[in-house]
Amino acid sequence: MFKQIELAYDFNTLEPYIDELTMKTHYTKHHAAYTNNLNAAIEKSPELSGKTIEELLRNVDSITDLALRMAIRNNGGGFYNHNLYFDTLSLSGSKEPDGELKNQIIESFESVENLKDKLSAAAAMQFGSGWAWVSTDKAGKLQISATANQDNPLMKDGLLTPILGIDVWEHAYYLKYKNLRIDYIKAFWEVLDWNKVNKRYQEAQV
Ligand code: MN3
Repeated sequence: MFKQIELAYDFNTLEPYIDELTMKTHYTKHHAAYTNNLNAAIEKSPELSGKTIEELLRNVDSITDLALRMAIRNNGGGFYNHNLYFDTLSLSGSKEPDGELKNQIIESFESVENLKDKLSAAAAMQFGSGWAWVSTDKAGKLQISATANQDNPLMKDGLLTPILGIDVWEHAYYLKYKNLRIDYIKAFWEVLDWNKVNKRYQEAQV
C-alpha cells in the first residue's frame, strides 16, 4: 500500500510563492487520486505487489498488459513525482546546494545559477503537461531533462534517479499564476529546499 508523504508544512506555508488553495487541491485531490489509483491497480495485479515504486517505474515498459502498464506509468509516476515535489518544498530550507552536489553542479553547469537557468528553460519549454528534472546516475553525473504527463527519468533506461522536479502541469500553478508559467517557475526556486536535493543526491548513489 503506497502512501502520500506527510507534508512537513501547512497548505498556506509557501505563500505567496505557492498559494494555499493550489497546495491543498494539489495534495488532497491530484496526488491523492494518483496514489489511490496506483493502489487499486496493484491490488488487481498481485504479480506487482511487494515491489518498490522505483522498481515498478524503472521496469514499467516490461509490463505486457497495456492497460496495466498505462495505469502504473500514469498513476505510479504521479504518486512518485509528487512525493518528490512536496518533499523538496519548504520556505525555510537551504537556498543553495552544498558539498558534493554543488561541486558536481559547477563541474557540469559551471554555476548553480546556470543550472537553475537551464532547468527553468526546460520547464518553460515543456509543451503541455509535464515535468522538468535534474537527475543523477550512480556515478553522480547530473542530467537535465523534461518529460510529458507523469513520466519521469526512472522510466528512461533505469539508470537515472531524479533528485529535483518542477511540476509544470497547470494544476500546479494556474489558480494563482494563470497562463504565466514562467512566474511560477521563478517562485518555485524561492521554496525549493536544497538540503532535500542534497540528501536525494547522496541516496541515489548508494
Ligand atoms: Mn501535479
